[in-house]
Amino acid sequence: MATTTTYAVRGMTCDHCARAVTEEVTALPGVTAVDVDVPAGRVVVTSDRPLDDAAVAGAVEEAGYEVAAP
Ligand SMILES: [Cu+2]
Repeated sequence: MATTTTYAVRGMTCDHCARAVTEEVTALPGVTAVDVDVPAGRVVVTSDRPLDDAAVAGAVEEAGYEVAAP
């Protein structure tokens, strides 16, 4: 069953940021879609299994940004 989780991500400013985050997060196991809203600082991740928040935060960091504390 698909799960959708929204993360607040700091530091994204343009389409390049969105692409970098999308690439890293898409590489996580089970992720089927990543939707980035740069102005809102929001990343919506859809996956076919429950998401590991720490893994998502790690992927976002890998791209050079930071998941804000919930
Ligand atoms: Cu950018």
